[in-house]
Amino acid sequence: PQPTVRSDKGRVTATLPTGDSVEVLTYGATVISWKSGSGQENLWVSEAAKLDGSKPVRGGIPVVFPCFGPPPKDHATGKLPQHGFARNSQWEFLGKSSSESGASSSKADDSVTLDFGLSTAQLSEEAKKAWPFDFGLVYSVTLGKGRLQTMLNVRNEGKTSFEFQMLLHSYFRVEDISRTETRGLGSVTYVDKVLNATEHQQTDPNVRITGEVDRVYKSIKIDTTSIVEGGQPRLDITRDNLEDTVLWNPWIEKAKGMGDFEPKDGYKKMLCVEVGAVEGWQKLEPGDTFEGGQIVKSHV
Ligand code: TA6
Repeated sequence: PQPTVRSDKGRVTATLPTGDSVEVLTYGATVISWKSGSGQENLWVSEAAKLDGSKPVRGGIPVVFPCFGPPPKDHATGKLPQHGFARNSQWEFLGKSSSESGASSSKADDSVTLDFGLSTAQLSEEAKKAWPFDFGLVYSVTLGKGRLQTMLNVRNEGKTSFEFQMLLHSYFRVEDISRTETRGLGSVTYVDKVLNATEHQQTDPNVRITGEVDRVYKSIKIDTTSIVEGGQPRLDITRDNLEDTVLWNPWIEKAKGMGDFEPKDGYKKMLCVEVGAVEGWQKLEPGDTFEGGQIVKSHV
């Protein structure tokens, strides 16, 4: 049997013969569900998340481009909203490509790739005015057995170079944050946005979340960051051509402060591990492309 793909009213879903499934909104090309063959949901989406395009989705995997966080006022992205325009633009579903695995296409490790496109022509007038550069994005979402790969390809279609940041703002689901550890960040330098953006070094190889955490780990040597629950491996997040990873949990007060964050104690069931290129800027010359993304493996 082959993977099945359905596209209807701005939602694209793919299911493998193994039961693994993924659901993507063309709004923001936001992955809002990724289930392993066991039926286990691996992403967290707020019960109050807007899925109608009225605001970026609170959960799943929002695509952050061309700037991460509030853009510097003196930068070309300075007039864009926090985290840029990609996550709140209407992308186009470009279709699927099934990578036949080897000779026999019936092998259970068949995967399916869903491609989404966003270019200057599809931007709102205000976004075009705020960031007047010709670009093309192709976001490829590949569903495999126990695996989700999401890659962003950025192309400079214009005549002048531009600078950008990119990040995949993944909200991963955990059973209980108090039994969760994040590994692979040992001795990495990070900027702690809860401590006035001061720079620190990660001493403990296992990061536990016991309060609000908002850290930008930079130039990480080990390419995989793992979420471990109750001592058991849960999710392995491997960066592809990206060097930074943001760790974020809003905890009690910040969860209370977000109108679209429900239930309010949902911070106990989620952890953002966000791979990106957010330290400084990537410069892209006319005609050049940049590609970066993540391969996430689920152990459940
Ligand atoms: O990725 C962490 C972060 O930059 C936090 O500082 C917080 O602002 C979070 O993103 C959510 O941002 P949003 O614009 O989606 O509310």
